[in-house]
Amino acid sequence: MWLDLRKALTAFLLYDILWSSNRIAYHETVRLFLSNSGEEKMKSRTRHLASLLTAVFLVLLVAAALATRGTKASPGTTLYVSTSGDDGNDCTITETCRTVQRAIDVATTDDEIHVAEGTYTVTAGTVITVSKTVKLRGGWNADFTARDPDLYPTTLDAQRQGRVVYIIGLGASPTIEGFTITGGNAGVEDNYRGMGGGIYSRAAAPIIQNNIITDNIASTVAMGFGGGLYLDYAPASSVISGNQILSNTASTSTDTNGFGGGLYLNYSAAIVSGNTISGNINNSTAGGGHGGGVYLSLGNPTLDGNRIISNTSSGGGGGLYVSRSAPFTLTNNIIAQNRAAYTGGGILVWGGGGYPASGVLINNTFAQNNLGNGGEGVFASNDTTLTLTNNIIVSHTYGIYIISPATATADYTLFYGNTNDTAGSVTSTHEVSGDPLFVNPAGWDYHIQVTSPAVNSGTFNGAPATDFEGDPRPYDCFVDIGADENTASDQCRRIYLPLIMKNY
Ligand SMILES: [Ca+2]
Ligand SMILES: [Ca+2]
Repeated sequence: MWLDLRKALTAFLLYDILWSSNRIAYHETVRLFLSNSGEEKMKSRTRHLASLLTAVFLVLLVAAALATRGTKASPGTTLYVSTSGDDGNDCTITETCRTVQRAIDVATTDDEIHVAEGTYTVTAGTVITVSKTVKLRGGWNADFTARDPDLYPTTLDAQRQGRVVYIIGLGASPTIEGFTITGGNAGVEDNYRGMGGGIYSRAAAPIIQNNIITDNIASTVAMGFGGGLYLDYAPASSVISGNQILSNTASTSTDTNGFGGGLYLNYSAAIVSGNTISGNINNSTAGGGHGGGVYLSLGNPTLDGNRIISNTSSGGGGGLYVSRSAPFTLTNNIIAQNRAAYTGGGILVWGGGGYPASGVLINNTFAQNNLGNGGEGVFASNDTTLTLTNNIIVSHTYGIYIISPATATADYTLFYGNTNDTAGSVTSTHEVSGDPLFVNPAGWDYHIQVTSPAVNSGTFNGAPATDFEGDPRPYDCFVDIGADENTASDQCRRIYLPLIMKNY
């Protein structure tokens, strides 16, 4: 009722405005084109009537438009999929569809698709193809009254018959959330073969969050890129957040290369945050390639708060390989226990061929990336410039190894337990030393203890406002070095309390 009243009022006001403007226009026209003849009054009346009719017509048009707007179904319809469904249904909560693809095909922009627990697969090819902005959410119980992906695992399994998820579409921004994405093999796909075993996305801005992406392969027979995920031309609005990207392989072929076991970004500016990227391998056999955990190619992505632990490269860059990305940004990441057969156990950065690489690395923790021959925490060569601030770099053969003409400047680095802290063209200032006192590195717990020399030893310059787990930084007045800000320290109180007490 209120809506109708408002509509009527709006219509009246519009009528008044239109009629007033029409009247003014009419009088002006008459003044210009009519002489002071005897026909003037008659013409004036006729034109007044025409103007009135025009105005009434316009008001009716506006009212009709308002009415249409009010009755149109609002976007954001929810569609339902369960293993007991039928694709002949309309994907309602009582008559669910059987396949996720059917719901995607039926959906329109901004619709949600709720998928109940169970395993969804296909006999051949891709499990799902998405080219519209829809929100796919797994982890629902059977009657859609509760959602918890841990309790109600919802699995998309390609059974090595193809890729699991294929996202294609300029401007589309689909959400993929709460699924287990597994069994992918992009080596048998016609589209972008060998790229993105679990997920391949091209020219879209996907939101991929809180999934388990595990045991996918980009290629079993040739070069592979991005075992778990491959993002191609993903803009800055793309998000890869809170996923567990575990035990994926770029290539299992014995005589070719694999690049990016867990994740490969090409020409992308995506935000990659809060993921655990672990146990991934760029090439699981004798083949070469780079980037055990992550491979960044061109573009300028941001990696924040990720745990990149225990990945393996058969070439360079055990945790991360960066090729010609400028600038890329690493903040709050824990990069530990990664292995590279040749160079850069933690991270290897290379710029060249007219495409320089430059990176900004702030408040990261590099530890124990010395398990292969590439025992460097941070390695860079060729046309590369790195700026490091507030990083912990411990237990490497070389902490930072830079081969000229590449350069690195490091400020407020905590070095400890490296055979050599720096080598090559590195300028290091405000170094801090001493055992960082990680809580339990063997259990991948790289929190620092309250007595760590990293506590309150960093610079405010560029430090992110929160740490890898969302704690405020600075805590206790000063910035800590590394990915963790310790929230048990009380140096502030100990320093300032006596000063305040003096006043009494
Ligand atoms: Ca602090
Ligand atoms: Ca913390």
